[in-house]
Amino acid sequence: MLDEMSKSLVDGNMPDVKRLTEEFLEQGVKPEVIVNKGLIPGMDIVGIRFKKKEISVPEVLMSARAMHASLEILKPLLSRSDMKPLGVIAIGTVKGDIHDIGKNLVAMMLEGAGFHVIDVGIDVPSERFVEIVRTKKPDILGLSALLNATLSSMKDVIKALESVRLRGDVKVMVGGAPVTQNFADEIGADAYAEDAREAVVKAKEILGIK
Ligand code: B12
Repeated sequence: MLDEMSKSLVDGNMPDVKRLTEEFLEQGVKPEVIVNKGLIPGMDIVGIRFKKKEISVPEVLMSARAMHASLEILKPLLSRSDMKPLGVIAIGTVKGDIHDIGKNLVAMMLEGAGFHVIDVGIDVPSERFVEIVRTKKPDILGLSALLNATLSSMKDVIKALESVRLRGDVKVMVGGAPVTQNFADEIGADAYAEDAREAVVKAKEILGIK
């Protein structure tokens, strides 16, 4: 049945994903099982197909929308159950850049994996990221960039954190199509992930979560 959910998610069939979420809950399936065995495997397939260019952005969006609909039902139950958030992650697209599809996918996968996610939005100036780190004290700051021209904004955020002595208080994880591990090392980020699934793995890794 959970395979059926993954399949509906891959098809971007929001009504079916919602219906199955409700049916599973009625049958007593734990919300975290629905996330880990239904939603995440489904989004994995979506990620792989997108990479192989078998599907395009609108299809990815349909699947992401279906996943979101299910998470909307599950979120209150996940936070009420014995699942303490694994950590707090603030994530945003850097200044000059309005692409947010990838960022939203990463945010959803992290939420699904049990992190509390603060979405800082798009075209976010360094000062705003600094303010978020100061006031919300996230464990990780996630930065997304899709344009070559906005890669430098990632460096600006790290510099801005350093200049107000907050760099040591937060781990910085970067991603987006033009971002590479080399670039992440060059600007002094703590982690880089190629896609949403790897983002979850890296987030756990830098926080020392097994
Ligand atoms: C959709 C899209 C748009 C939409 C964005 C809608 C939205 N709400 O996001 C619109 C039409 C608005 C748009 C505008 C522009 N776009 Co555009 N766009 C794209 C497109 C087609 C898809 C991007 C996308 O969503 N991919 C799907 C997601 C799932 O993949 P992803 O973003 O890479 O994210 C994954 C990973 O990178 C990673 N990841 C992403 N963020 C993060 C963050 C963290 C912390 C981590 C760990 C991981 C991570 O995980 C994600 C999930 O697996 C790409 C081309 C392409 N096929 O990639 C061009 C593209 C990115 N755009 C491009 C350009 C040039 C523009 C414009 C400048 C066009 C123009 N002349 O106006 C404007 C920019 C405006 C601005 N200031 O930002 C170029 C960029 C070239 C470059 N490298 O500099 C591209 C590559 C197209 C091209 N071939 O020329 N665009």
